[in-house]
Amino acid sequence: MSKRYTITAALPYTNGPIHIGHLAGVYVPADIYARYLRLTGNDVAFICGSDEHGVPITIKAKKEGVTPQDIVDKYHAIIKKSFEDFGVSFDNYSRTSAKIHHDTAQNFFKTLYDKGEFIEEVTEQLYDEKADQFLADRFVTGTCPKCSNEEAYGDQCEKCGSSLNATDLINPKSAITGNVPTLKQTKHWFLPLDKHEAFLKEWILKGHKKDWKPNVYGQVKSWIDDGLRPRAVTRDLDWGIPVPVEGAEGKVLYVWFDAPIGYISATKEWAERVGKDWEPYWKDENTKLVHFIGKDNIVFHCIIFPAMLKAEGSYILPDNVPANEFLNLEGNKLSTSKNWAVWLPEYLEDFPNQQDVLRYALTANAPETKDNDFTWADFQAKNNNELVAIFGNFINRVVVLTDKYYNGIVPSPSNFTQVDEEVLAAIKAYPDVIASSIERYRFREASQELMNLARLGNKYLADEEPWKVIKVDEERTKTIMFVALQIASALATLSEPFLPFTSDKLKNILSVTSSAIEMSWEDISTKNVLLPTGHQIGKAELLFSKIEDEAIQQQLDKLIASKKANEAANKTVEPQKDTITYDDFSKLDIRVGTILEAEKMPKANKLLVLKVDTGIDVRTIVSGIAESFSAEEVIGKKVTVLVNLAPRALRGVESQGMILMTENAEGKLVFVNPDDKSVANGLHIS
Ligand code: B3M
Ligand code: ZN
Repeated sequence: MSKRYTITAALPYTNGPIHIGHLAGVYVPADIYARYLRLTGNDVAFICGSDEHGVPITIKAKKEGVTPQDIVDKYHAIIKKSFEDFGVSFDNYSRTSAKIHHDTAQNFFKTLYDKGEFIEEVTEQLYDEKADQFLADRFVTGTCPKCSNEEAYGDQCEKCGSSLNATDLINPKSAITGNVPTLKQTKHWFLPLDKHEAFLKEWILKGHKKDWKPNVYGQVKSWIDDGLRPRAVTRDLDWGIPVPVEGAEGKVLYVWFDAPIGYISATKEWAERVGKDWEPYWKDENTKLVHFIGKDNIVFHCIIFPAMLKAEGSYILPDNVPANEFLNLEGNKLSTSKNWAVWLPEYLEDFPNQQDVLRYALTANAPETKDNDFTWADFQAKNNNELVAIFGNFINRVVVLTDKYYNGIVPSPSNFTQVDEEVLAAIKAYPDVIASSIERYRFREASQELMNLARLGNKYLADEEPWKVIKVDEERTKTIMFVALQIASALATLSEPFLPFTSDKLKNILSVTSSAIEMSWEDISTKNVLLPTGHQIGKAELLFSKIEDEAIQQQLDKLIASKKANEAANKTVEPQKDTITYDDFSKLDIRVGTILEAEKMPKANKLLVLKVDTGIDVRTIVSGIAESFSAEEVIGKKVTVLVNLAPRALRGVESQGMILMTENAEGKLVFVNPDDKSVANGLHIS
């Protein structure tokens, strides 16, 4: 029986591209869920959009010397396109700078204001005298009073997920000037969460929320048990949605007040576009509302937004919030600021038409119950050992053999053996097996059940060996190929939520794109024949291609290089050493020299043994540059040499002087040459 679902995916901040952490945590699971629900005949509104207000945007704009609008316009377009290219099937991807959202958020605020749901209060807030502005959210960092994380923000601690008031921070520091903030009086409107404590306890703790994931239920329970406090829902900022009441000049809605309302405004925008009424998707008790988010957004989606909806009074509440944990990358935390990430636009460029490989790798290793690690080696293994060797190999064999034996026409089976019957029965069971995992938000498990169906096909063919049986028993071979083709048809339908691009390709190969023969999810378990005798399938084409080691090494090299470039770009210039006299300087005898010979120092990764013509003499100098240069590369190079450094023995070789070096943006050593643009000012010459 068809149901109505409103599925929301966290609105990404438009201060950078989407990366694999966002995809694994939020967007791939949400898309699997939405596609599955559509496939099983439900009425789905799958909603998302760009989160364009908030301090991260203004910080990025200041850093790039442009306006916040420039930033959001740039990244909204990049994010929207990358989602489309990756096959995330939103019904609407909107943006919170859109007028429909400003109107919706202001009306929502005004409704609560007129109902007296806010506390209006003048309080002391953190203020940066030097920057002449109040410090809220990411404009201030400090130590979290809950978990002692020293990089907590003014509104939230990403480590323990706590929602904070900036004045809660221990040792706060302005993220603008580094100054210690002062306190200054200012008026704000507060949502009294404490007033909603009883409702939240009833709704979540006593209510039917036992089917919420333990990591979500546990976090929410601990906040409620700790006691809820009023939260400011307005800010002294110039970028955001103006507060629509008297006496609020210069104030905007707190981004976490306006952003969740973005789900509602995006639904309105979509409904207007497709000629539907938006209200049932947000106000009909029979609608199932599900929020897909990362774990750092739990408090906003399970406590603050439900309290807002409850206070407004006409909205439904989320049925589930299946928040995922975090994804790490090659053993380190994903970091936008450190550029330690795999960015979706870059992935799409480096691996054209391989969206499903990343979808599958991220789903099969999704951080559903604990933080997990993405490695390029695992990505390669998931592709080569599963998608290519199992799924792709099975399909290719079925299609090639059907084409070879029967010109691509589905043969007529004769008597089914017990094994055939068991396989045909197993096919019928898979829709419910996969559905059961998806409906419990266990997408990893569901993806493995899908792969098990491909394994079943692979094993069936390997056991039945039609390529041998064809020589002795034509009828038996027809039956084997008929059964194998039924498995292929089931895979075409059941893979669509996980591997939408592959599903499309496979439907074209099997020529099942017409409604007459395209199987619905339910058909797989109810129909005895999915691909009928006499049906003409198409030609074979590879669904997946092997990913070679070189392609993986390129990604690893790129990661290391971008990390080094980031470190160099953010390298703090060490303070100047103590002043010396001219006499001190004149003791240094620095000459220009030429490297005449060079060879690696045996068993020493970093050392080259050089013969250097200093103009005075030709001498041996041992230099630690072997990780940046090969011996051949440096022969003939002009270098700067400190010639009167006391000789010293290095690994048994006496070194008589020093070649002066510095390093470039990639952290590679370079010879001192002021014209080299890649060398940043302030780096030591040593
Ligand atoms: N923009 C995502 C984040 O915290 C945040 C989600 C809003 S969903 C209403 O990175
Ligand atoms: Zn904390």
